[in-house]
Amino acid sequence: MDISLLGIPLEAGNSVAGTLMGPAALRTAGIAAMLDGLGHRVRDFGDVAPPLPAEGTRIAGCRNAGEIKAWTRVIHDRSLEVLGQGGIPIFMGGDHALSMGTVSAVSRHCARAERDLVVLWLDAHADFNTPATTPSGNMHGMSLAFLNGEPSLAALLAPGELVPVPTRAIHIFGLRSIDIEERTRLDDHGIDCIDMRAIDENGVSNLLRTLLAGLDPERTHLHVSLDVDFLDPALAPAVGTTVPGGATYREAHLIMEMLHDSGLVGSLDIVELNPFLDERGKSARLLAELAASLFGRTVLDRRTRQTT
Ligand code: 6HN
Ligand code: MN
Ligand code: MN
Ligand code: MN
Repeated sequence: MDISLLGIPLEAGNSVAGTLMGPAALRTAGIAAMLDGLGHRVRDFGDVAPPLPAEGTRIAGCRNAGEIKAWTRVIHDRSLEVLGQGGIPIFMGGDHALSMGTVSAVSRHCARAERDLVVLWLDAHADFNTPATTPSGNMHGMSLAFLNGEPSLAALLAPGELVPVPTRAIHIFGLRSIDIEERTRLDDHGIDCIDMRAIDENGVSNLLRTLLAGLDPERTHLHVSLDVDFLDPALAPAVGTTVPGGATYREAHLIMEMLHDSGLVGSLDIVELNPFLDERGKSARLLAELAASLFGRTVLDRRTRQTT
């Protein structure tokens, strides 16, 4: 497989400094060599250069709206270029606001290629706030709302540029922290929300197998957006928004292994990694290893067993 790495050193979407070092930490953890060792052709496109903030952009209730608008523009454009090269991109963040640029590019790419985009959002949070519902003003908590076509965030791209990700194509896995008004919005939109209780009761394999079985293998482009806080903080402390009770080491790897077997994954975000908060690189190393599982690393050669 051809794999494209793109670093996105964004931290304006969150309030803890350090996510701009995320791409460097993933490279230091050896992500390229791990993927190369699996027989893939890996090309590193370097980092997206920080843009100047968009002048005069203010969105009431949002921190750093001018920065995020400028970043969304350059991330979107660069991601489209990288997608155009044909490999599977790994977008290395950077806080989760970067997905406004990456996933909007993937969505446009899919619309051109007549593919159905499906988004799997692996996160403790839903990132479905709007400027009116956010308790923090942090725009990393709004990225999925933007991608779903939230009108109050539409100014982040030019009119008509966003091909909104339809509600039925969004699946959130790992939830354990939702704000009150955000929860109402998720209910109103009917977003598929799989929280940690559902994972505890059913197991990730059953839930993920059901989800994957509903996707058309001929048409689906699955975009995986992996927020570090999806993982339990004991495993991955390098994130500013830790929430106890996250995915275990094996749950996370199993998801990646099953996603690999599905053959549906067309692009990946790895977001929210804050190396300043890490313990001797363990979070960065785990994330690189999860990427390796997503691209085929296994103990034994086998496809995921289908149990009925
Ligand atoms: N993330 N719901 C909280 C907020 O401030 O809107 C937390 C968001 C976290 C964002 O995980 O990418
Ligand atoms: Mn493609
Ligand atoms: Mn997130
Ligand atoms: Mn999160």
